Amino acid sequence: PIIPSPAPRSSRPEILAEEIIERLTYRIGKDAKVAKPHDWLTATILVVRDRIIDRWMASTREVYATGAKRVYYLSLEFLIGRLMRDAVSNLGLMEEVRDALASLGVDVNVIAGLEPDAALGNGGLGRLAACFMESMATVDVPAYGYGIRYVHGLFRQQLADGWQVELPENWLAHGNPWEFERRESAYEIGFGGAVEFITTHDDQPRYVWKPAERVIAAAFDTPAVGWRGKRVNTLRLWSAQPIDPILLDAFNAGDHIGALRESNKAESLTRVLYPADATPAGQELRLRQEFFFSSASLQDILRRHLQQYDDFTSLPDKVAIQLNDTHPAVSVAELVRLLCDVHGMDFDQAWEITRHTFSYTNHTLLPEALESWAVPLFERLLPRHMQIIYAINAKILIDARKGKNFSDAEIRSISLIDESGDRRVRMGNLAFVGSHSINGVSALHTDLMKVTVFADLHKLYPNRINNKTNGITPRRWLQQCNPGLTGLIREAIGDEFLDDAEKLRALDVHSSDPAFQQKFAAIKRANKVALSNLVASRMGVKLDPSAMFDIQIKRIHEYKRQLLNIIEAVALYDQIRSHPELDWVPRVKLFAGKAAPSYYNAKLIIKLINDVSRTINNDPSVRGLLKIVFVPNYNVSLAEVMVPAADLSEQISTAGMEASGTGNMKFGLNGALTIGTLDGANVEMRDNVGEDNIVIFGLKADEVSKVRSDGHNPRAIIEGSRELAQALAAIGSGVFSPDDRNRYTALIDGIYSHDWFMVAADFDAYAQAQREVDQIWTNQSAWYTKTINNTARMGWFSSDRTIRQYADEIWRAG
Ligand code: DL6
Repeated sequence: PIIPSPAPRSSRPEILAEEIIERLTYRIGKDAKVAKPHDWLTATILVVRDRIIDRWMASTREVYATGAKRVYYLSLEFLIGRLMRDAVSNLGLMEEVRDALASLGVDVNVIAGLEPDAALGNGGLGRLAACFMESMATVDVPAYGYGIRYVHGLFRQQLADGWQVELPENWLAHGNPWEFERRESAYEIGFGGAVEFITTHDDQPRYVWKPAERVIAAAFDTPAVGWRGKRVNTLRLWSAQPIDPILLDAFNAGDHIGALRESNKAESLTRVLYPADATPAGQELRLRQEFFFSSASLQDILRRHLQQYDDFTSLPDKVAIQLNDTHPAVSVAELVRLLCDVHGMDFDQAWEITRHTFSYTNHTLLPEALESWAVPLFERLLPRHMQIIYAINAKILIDARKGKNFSDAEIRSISLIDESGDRRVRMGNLAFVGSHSINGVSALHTDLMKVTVFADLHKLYPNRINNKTNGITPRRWLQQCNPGLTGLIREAIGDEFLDDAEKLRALDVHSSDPAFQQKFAAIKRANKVALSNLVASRMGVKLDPSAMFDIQIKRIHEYKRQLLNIIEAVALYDQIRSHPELDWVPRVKLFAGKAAPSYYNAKLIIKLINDVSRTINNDPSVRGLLKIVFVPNYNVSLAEVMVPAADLSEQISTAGMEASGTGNMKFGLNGALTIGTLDGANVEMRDNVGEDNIVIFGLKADEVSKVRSDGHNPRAIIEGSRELAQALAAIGSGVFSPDDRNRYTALIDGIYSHDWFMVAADFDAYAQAQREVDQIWTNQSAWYTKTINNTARMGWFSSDRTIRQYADEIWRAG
């Protein structure tokens, strides 16, 4: 039979309103008279979702019809945030939805604010994956994101007496109207057991893995809508389910808890996101999560390929799989296993196909964050994969030794097995050898990869490492989070920048125009008022929007140097008190960010910020001149309020340690001045915005490594800097922690004794740069020229540009 397609849906507000009432009544079972705001939210999302589905199906059909190459983005993290505004705005339905809801007496802003913030990620790496999903749809790359549907995403952060406390987050509490469960797309995933060697009926030798445990991976799909609704891709998240939901024999024998043991064990696999960020998360459950989502995704990819093609020889032409960091690196061994053991291909051919299909993005050079797994654990959990890894290793090492004459030391460094202590599987090396492209996320980071972690692998395969500087989606990080500025830009230069962020350059000519500056400043002020209101309502702290808003928001980590920032604040506090007669620039210093629960020093830094904040905010002698605020529970939605309100963006990591940063780009785009080191993408930001429009200070990456290798003497530096010495003495002696005078002794001792993160080494340069910032601020016209230039010149950092580069140079797709 010919099945007719549903009629296209109207977007007139009165039709939208009718449909919202229809969903409320028949899908949610609520009478409009008693519906709660959450019910309105769900009904509205269901109506919006319907408008996405037609395009979603059309996008899928088109890929089947054209035989286009598909991109698969494998990521253990997707830091999505809220979706409704994103989807509605990308469909161009913002006004219609607002009017429809208004006609029903519902305020769109109120219900949009109720949408949970899907925090299935820790920080930059996960947020990058979310920006990429939106950009892949925008630039028309047929793509699937694959990840895990954690029941509990990143923890909720509360402060108790200034200390971080972690509470569970429950984003699925009201259900998730965006997702579709795909019961037909379920795969078995094994763990443990043994490997048998058999001969098949046609006399082919074959390894067969007989896992001891099995769970089901069930798919949940969320549509990812591109700008102007051009293409809709799929984010497929896997949830673990038991093979037998209940062991009835045990239940009938009265063991009611034992009857559910297997089921609980299976479900616990995808229950919680590991809250680690650039810190090791090395427990067995983590490896299980990594294999679980890698195997499910690959089985799904191979099934889809076989629906369309006869065999897997065409896989690299039709499929590109991007490994987002090493978390999915076990996929390399799993694809070889599936091709050889399940589909009967010989090892060499399977290896060639694998290598041409995968590419890998590295996001960190921090040695402690480079994943490795103890061989005994790996062998117990994934015995067949361990064999395959040994086989791959043998191939690579023979090639290096015989073909390239590598020395023993070089062989040791490229080996997939680290033999320097307990034997461990190196996931970075596995991802590298199993990929045809390995990319860093900023120019500096990529250069450093070639001479540090991957120096010897780069020597073996000199054409594989390439750079793809990160980007951010301007839809979420300008249009939606800063409608005021977006409106002003449209008024000044028209709409072209909405489709091509590099067209923002046209703003350059307005940067010195006093009338434009005034409008720009008024928008910044309105955004600062909005943030002040949020801070007042959440924390009861009053901020003055005419002060400079100086903001550092990101994960709390020693290399990101929130410590440098707060020590400088202490020094400034001292100076203001010593010289009240000077014209100090009023500042509000805002911090936000979560610390990994097991990272003691990061949690201590949060406490220090709060201790310093309490003292300074209660001291009348600096009232109106300096205020410190730590805003709790940083997440995507909070960033959407803080970024547009920033005057000054703190990007002050120890040079050579921040792979890229993406917050730096968000602030620049929204008209903040950056104070930063030459680290990560800050370097390219300086190149784009120009030296006059950014304040750079401190040691460069090569200088940091030289200082470290020559022997750093922080004590001498501290003794030579009165301001620093006084600030450290105050903190170390308990001026800010009278209840526990030794609280910060060890933290400060660390700066005196080794200063690994170059806090002492960079302090004077940082303090001087801050005074330079004050100087610029005192000339508001000069300030706005610079900040407008920042907005004008940040277009290159759109993730659309990044994705086009991935598509052209790595995936050859789209
Ligand atoms: O590439 C995205 C993001 C970068 O912007 C940050 O500079 C980098 O720290 C972050 N890396 C990680 C790595 N964690 N691990 N593994 O989150 O990636």
